[in-house]
Amino acid sequence: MTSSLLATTGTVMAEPEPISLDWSKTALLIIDMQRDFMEPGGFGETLGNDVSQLARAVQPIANLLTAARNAGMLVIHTREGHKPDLSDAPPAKVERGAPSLRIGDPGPMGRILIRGEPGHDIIPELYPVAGEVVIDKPGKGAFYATELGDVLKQHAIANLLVCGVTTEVCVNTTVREANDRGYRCVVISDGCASYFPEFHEMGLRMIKAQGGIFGWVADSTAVLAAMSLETLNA
Ligand code: C5J
Repeated sequence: MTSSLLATTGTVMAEPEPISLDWSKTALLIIDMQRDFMEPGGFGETLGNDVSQLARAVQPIANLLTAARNAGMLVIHTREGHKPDLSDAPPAKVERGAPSLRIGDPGPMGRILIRGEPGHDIIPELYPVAGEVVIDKPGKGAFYATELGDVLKQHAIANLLVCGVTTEVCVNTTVREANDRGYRCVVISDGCASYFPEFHEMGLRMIKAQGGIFGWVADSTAVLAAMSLETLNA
């Protein structure tokens, strides 16, 4: 696959219906593939979750990331987390529930969900390379209190290929925010995961229901096939 892809339009066999994408107006948006969610000892596990449930999303995302990099597509990574002084962490978030460690507490990968700590960083398999955008977000949605909207406007992006974790929390919140801002979101079914497989399924169904009320859903191979086909035809 080469950068000539960006001069073409492709059709992804998505649900609820195929979607035609101008690749030059399409970005890959990878949500919160951070050690704090993916690895033992991080934020996700402190909440009582089985983090091994999320591992299945890594390889499909890696495959898309390679294709996007080869094509010269805009790649955006997000990270959920807070400033060391917690000034951007609402007490309602920090005090909620009964986790084994709270946001800001010291843990095996540094302070839980704090910017700059090892646990806050993106997993090595999907680590950003030079030129890729990294958006630090304090909330679940990637538009809230971030520069994401400005970045997308600067690059004239209209379509987002969205993957990451977790399906029903940060992926869904971001897709809903993006949908309200007029972006076409294609959510990558095997490139998202949840600690709760049933929430993953429902999270995807909620996006594509009612004629695609929040967006489209396709697996990574469908997107890669559309990208490869366009490259062959170019
Ligand atoms: C959560 C996220 N689950 N990235 N964050 O708290 O989905």
